[in-house]
Parts: sequence; C-alpha cells; structure tokens
Amino acid sequence: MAFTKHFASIPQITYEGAESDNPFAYKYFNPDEKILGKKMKDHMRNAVCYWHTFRGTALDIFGPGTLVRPWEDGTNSQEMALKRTEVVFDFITKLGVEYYCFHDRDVAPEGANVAETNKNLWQVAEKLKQLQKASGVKLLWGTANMFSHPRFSQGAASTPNADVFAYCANSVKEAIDVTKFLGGENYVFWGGREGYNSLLNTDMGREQAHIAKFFQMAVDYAKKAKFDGQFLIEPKACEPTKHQYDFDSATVLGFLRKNGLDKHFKLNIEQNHATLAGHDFNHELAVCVADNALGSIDSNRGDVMNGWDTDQFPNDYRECAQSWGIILKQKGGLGTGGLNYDAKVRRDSYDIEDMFYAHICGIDTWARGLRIAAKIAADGELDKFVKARYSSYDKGIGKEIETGKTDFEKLQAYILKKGEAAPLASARQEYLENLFNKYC
Ligand code: XUL
Ligand code: CO
Repeated sequence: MAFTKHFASIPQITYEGAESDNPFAYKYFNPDEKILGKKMKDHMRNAVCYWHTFRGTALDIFGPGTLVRPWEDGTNSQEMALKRTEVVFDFITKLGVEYYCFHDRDVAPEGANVAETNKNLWQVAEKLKQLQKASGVKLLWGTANMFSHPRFSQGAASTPNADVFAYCANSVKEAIDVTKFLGGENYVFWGGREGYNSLLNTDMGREQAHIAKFFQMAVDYAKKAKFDGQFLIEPKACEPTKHQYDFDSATVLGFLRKNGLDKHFKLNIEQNHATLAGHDFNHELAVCVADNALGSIDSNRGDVMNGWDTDQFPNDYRECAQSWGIILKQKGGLGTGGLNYDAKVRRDSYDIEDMFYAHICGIDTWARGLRIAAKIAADGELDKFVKARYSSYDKGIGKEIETGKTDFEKLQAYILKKGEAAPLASARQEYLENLFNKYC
C-alpha cells in the first residue's frame, strides 16, 4: 500500500540473507527471526527520524542544500506539511520499519502566534494518526524543537528570559499531548541550547535550577495528562553551545539525582554525542546500564578524523556487537526505546536511492551486531571470564564487602593477618580481543 508514487521505482526492502547482492535488501536484518528468544525487530525497534530524512536539505555553512526532493514545493507551509506526511509513511513502510520519531517543528510549521502554531501541530497530528492507523507504523518518541527559532538562541528552560521559559512550557505541554495522542512510547528532551557560550554573561547555578524546575513541571504535567510514556534525556557535550549542561550520561544521572528526578527519566544515548564528550558510545551505554537508565538509542556515527556531529549512518557492526552485549545486560534490553537513526545522508548523496541505502546500512549494522552478540552469549566464554574475574567477592571477605557486613577496622585486621593481598590474575585483554574477533 502506498499513499504516493514517490518511491514507486524502489522495491519493498526485505531480508535476503548475507549472500544477496541486491542493494535494496537486508543482509542481516530478518525482522521475525528469533535471536536470544526475541524477534530481531523487537530487540531493535528501528525508527526513521523525520528531521534528517525529511526536513534536511544538506545545507552547510559553505553552501545551500543539495537534496532536492520531488515532493517538496520549496515552502515550509502547513499545506506542504500535510502533504509531506504521506511521503514519510511511504518511505517508512517501504523500508519495513515500524517506528518513527519527530520534533513538533519537523511536522508542522510555526503560525503567526502561539495559538496558531498549536493549531498547525494538531492538524498534522490528526493526519499522522490516520496514517499510523492505515500503515501500522508507530511513534517511538516525540519531542519539541526548542533550539532552531531565534527566540531560543539563549536557551530554552535555561533562558534568561522568563517569557521564553513560558513559551517552552507551551511547546512541551503540546508536544507531550500530541505524543500521547499518537500513542508515542517515549518523550525526549534534548537540550540543544541548554548550555552557555560564555561564562561572562551566565549564571550557571540559576540556569540549571530553572532546567530542574522545567523537568519537574513536565513530570507533573505528564501525570495530570495521563501520559505514561517514558521521559528520556539525550546528553550531548556541546554544539550548538560551547558547553551543554547535559554533557554526558554521568552528568545527567547526577543532575537528575540531585534534583530528585531520577525515577522519572531514562537516557537516550547518541553515538556521535558520546564521542563529542570524549567517550566512546559503549562507555555511555555502560554508564546507563549500570544505573538501569538506558532508555533508547539515537544511532549514528561521527568521523574519527574530525570532531563534530557529522551524524553519519552507523556502519561499524563490531562496535554494535559490543553495544548489544551491554544493552542485553539491562533487563528487557531497550525496553520501550529503540534504535532511532538520527543520521543524515551526505551532502553529495542526492538521490532517493541514497535514503534507502543509508537506512539499510544502519539497520543491517545493528542486526549483524546482534547476531554476533548472540554468538558471544551462547558461547558464554566472555561472561564466564568476567564472572571469574570478580569471584573473590562471591565468598569470604569479598562477600562481606559486597553485603555491607564489614568495615575499615575489620578489613585492616584481615589484611594484617594475611600480610599481603592474594596475587592478581591477568586481565587478559589481548586474549579477550582475540576471542571477540573469533565471533565477528
Ligand atoms: C541533535 C540531536 C537531536 C535530538 C532530538 O544533535 O541529536 O536531533 O535527537 O532533539
Ligand atoms: Co539525537
């Protein structure tokens, strides 16, 4: 079923297996195949992002957009917004993907005033609901864009201007309502301009306190509105601001705890944001999983040779194999989250075909990683090694440490009696790297 003719020349994307030479087929993603007791599609919960794939034109600071899409009429009108929705759903269904994500401003333009802006959003939401119903595609998460319009140039909840704060309250309230209306399973907060460019003009303590107030109001409103989706915060170190307050997972988790918000939020981790913070992606996942706080993933990659947010489609299946090893340690894996391909085709990948190749690559990268992670889990060697490495805590003095049955004085008496700690076993990093290679 197609709503438009725009992808008529592209075949339905299905699984053909690793031997296939068909560029319009999945080689590793077989949606209904069970891996570790669960369908691949239910582990992954793939989502197309509305902004890069349907609102991005690949403009950069050196030149205008290069992606000329035949369905676009060159305007940001409400009429175009309504028409575009059908093309979006055609793309998602042709890919065989089940979810999508959007910002309010991706789907509907601002009006002449706040009331008109809200009206535009709801009109498109009605259309999206019909399309979801007709196609079976679901909303993974919704969010509000509070970083593009000039009114947000000095922050959203961290703005020095209380009217802008109020404006943001309206945006998030409406976006939560629309997300609920569309059955969205999560709601994301990415604080694009929640940071500073200069400390000379910034009261950091006050700005952070305002963000905490804003989050608390969002929690209170969700309760009132009976929105039971998961709230997610998406950390990013910088860009567009010099320093973003939600710098990385550890910072966000500390902030949430400090403000008594930790039980209401999980995190949405983006690969390229992790590297901007000087971490690798899997570090960020591990920080979240250690805190049972991994909510969802925005999947992309940076370029190792430059340091900004290039948002390329992921292609490193070895990294993703390790990611799955971490994700699957959290009960329920990604839970209500999923893999949102927050990535854009390159400026010189002009064709509609490129949109498909890009998503096929991202989805297959994660699917191949999942297959490798399943082999690692089935073999059990790696898990056995890690368990053995910490086995001194399974009995005796180690068990007393873990269960809180000892203290400094008792431990001192213990080690004085022993005279020296037991010798350490090798951490075997190189052996384990060889082992990992064997599965890939
Ligand atoms: C920006 C980014 C956003 C969020 C949603 O770097 O990742 O698109 O995912 O606001
Ligand atoms: Co993102």
